[in-house]
Amino acid sequence: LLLESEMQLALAEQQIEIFYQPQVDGATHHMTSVEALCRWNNPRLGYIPPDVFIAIAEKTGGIHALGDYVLSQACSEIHCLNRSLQQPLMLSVNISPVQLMQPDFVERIAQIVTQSQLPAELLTLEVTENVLIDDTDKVRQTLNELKALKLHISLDDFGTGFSSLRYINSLPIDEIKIDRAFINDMLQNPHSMNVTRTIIAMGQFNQMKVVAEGVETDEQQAWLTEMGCQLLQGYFFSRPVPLDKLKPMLTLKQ
Ligand code: G
Ligand code: G
Ligand code: MN
Ligand code: NA
Repeated sequence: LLLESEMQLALAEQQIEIFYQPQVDGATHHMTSVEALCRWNNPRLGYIPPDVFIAIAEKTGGIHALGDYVLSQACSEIHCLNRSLQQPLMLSVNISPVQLMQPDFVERIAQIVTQSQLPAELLTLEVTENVLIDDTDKVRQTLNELKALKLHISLDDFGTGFSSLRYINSLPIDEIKIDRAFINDMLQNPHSMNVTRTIIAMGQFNQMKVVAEGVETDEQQAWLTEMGCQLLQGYFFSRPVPLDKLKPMLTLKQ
């Protein structure tokens, strides 16, 4: 059993590590941004994957402290890294629906981003599609407030959820991420290929960036580039890596 107290200890003892996975420009293959993904090295249980402990943290309420920690740490680290880069990297951070629905969510985000000194326009918050169907008016208001802070909004795992396109197109969404299940089998499964094409076209019509997740092969990468997908992310380019492994992949200032 993972206790709430164990999660608090994990934060206090810095057992939660942040890894970064590159997102590259489809045309140039230059790294333009990174997604922060957390990992927990628990001294008693060993490595616990985020899909397990985040679900627990959402139930116990620990997600707020965890979410604040990840956001604050990632923003500070990338801001610091950007000082030595020719081109600043953008940062994407996953936000749990439980965080998004918290009444003081926007205030907390604003405070953390200001403290980190990362320019807000470099930060993208990733929310899953299903968060949108819960409470329409509340979500719309929250997203509008985040946009007023100059943050970007990305729809993660797109294509697997249940929100209507009419609704999505009426919200301030800057980016959609095609779920990796479609990328995974699009070259074998015409249905997945059609979904992928359709999402890329939808993004183009609505001036949204489109990211393909889970790109694992050169062939997938070539098809996605051909179809006009702007951003690519996946093991073909890099696994999520600790900060010190990210630095050598970047062009430093002279
Ligand atoms: O890193 P990995 O692919 O194992 O992540 C598994 C799941 O955990 C993904 O759905 C990812 O979005 C989620 N996840 C990873 N880090 C965070 C985080 O900091 N906050 C939230 N809310 N989810 C995260
Ligand atoms: O739900 P979200 O998109 O945030 O999840 C990101 C998860 O996807 C992370 O756990 C990351 O480790 C995983 N991931 C990233 N790239 C690949 C890939 O190319 N293949 C597979 N199978 N998983 C990937
Ligand atoms: Mn994500
Ligand atoms: Na995803």
